[in-house]
Amino acid sequence: MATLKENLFEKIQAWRPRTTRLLKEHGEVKLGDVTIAQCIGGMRGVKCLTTDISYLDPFEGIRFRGYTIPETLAKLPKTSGVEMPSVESFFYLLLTGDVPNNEQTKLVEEEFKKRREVPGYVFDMLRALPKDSHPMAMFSAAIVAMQRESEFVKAYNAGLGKMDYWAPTYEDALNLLAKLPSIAAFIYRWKYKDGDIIEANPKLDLGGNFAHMMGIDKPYDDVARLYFILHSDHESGNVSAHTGHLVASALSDIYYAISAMINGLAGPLHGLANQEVLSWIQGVMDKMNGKLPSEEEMKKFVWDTLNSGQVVPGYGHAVLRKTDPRYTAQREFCLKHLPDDPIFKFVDLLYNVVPPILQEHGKAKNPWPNVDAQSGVIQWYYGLREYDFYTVLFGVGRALGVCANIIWDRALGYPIERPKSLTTAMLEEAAGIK
Ligand code: CMX
Repeated sequence: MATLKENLFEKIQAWRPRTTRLLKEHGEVKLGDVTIAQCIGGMRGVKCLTTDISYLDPFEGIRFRGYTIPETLAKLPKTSGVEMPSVESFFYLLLTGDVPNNEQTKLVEEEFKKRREVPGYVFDMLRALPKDSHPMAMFSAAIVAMQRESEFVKAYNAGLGKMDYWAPTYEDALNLLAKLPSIAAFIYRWKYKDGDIIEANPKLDLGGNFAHMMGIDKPYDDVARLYFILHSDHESGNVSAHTGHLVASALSDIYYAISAMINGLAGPLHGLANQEVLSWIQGVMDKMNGKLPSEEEMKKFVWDTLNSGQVVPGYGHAVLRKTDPRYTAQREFCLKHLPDDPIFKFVDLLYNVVPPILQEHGKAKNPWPNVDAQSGVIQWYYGLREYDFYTVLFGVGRALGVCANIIWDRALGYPIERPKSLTTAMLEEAAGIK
């Protein structure tokens, strides 16, 4: 049976003529204009990136390789006794666009298993960092520390041709992805559990092994699978995905690119919002002495946050204009596994209260919850209460999508990224006010 890499190469060869034709025969076709508002305002809506791994519709939400989240979860193969598909089967889908069968999934599981040993110097380096370092800083440092392992760098220095860049990039991506759960679990157990490290279990899939190394019982293995799948990709323009793509476009290897991706994810307007949500909820809980606020009391807490000039974490989105289906998928998990959990009830109450307030407040273009509004609740319920760790989980998942994108960037020969900047005086001149 063909391996993932062989199947991928077949797809790459079939895809390349499409990109070449678009560039050569239709390169001058316009996709839109850029306004001054977009130039100053974070390039919102400027169509200038290409990816086939996922697409984000403002009203429908994310599709991975054409499949919605419910379709993805339903179509991918599952082993008996687990509710969620394996991360390995999902990665096969992201990379090739095909839903793998059981044998193909097994092959990817074997690939990850044989690559998962983390070099000892990574743990030594993590132990040397101050223990109060943020787990995202630790995670980023651990990834970039492994840069010396890059197969791409070795092959590039040996004179590899451009058409073959994707192959050692694929090796780097799989080598890194296979190690991320062990590194994340190490950071967790070293930082918060007095260094009581749990060794990997070679029999388990990536999600199952992560739960095992975290020291959290079933169904946390399914929580891990669901988390990593949901957080994997959100097309290319978000800060983490775009950073990974941008850094890799300079032919920096996967280790540099994914470490940078993690740094972008660590911002409170992006991945760190899941930590902020739990911290916000805990603040309200403390003020309420642990009791669930009434709707009126909750409204006041939300208005207090807005009136003090802060954002309501977990709400709003740069592209989405409806409830994030990643929020909905996690909500369904909560309804099945933790319907009576007080924090879940709290999050549900926020869902009723926040959107009308944000509409009345009149600033946020999207008043609906995003993925981060719901993700901490499940972690909290299963005993992972150190909420500054939550973004690391997001990072393990996001690396799947960004690695898949970087492999394809190399396969299709995408160039170094270099948009053009203008001065304020030039904008004033374009506006006719100077
Ligand atoms: N609470 C209060 N104000 C909000 C808001 C929120 N949840 N969401 C947007 N706004 C405000 C913006 O701060 C902006 O205000 P100014 O004009 O004063 O600068 C205004 O509404 C317009 O913003 P927008 O166009 O609707 O949103 P952006 O595309 O600029 O930003 C996002 C998107 C996600 C950064 C923003 O909605 C936000 O800060 N949300 C809270 C943080 C959060 O949940 N981030 C996680 C997003 C998902 C992820 O990446 O993980």
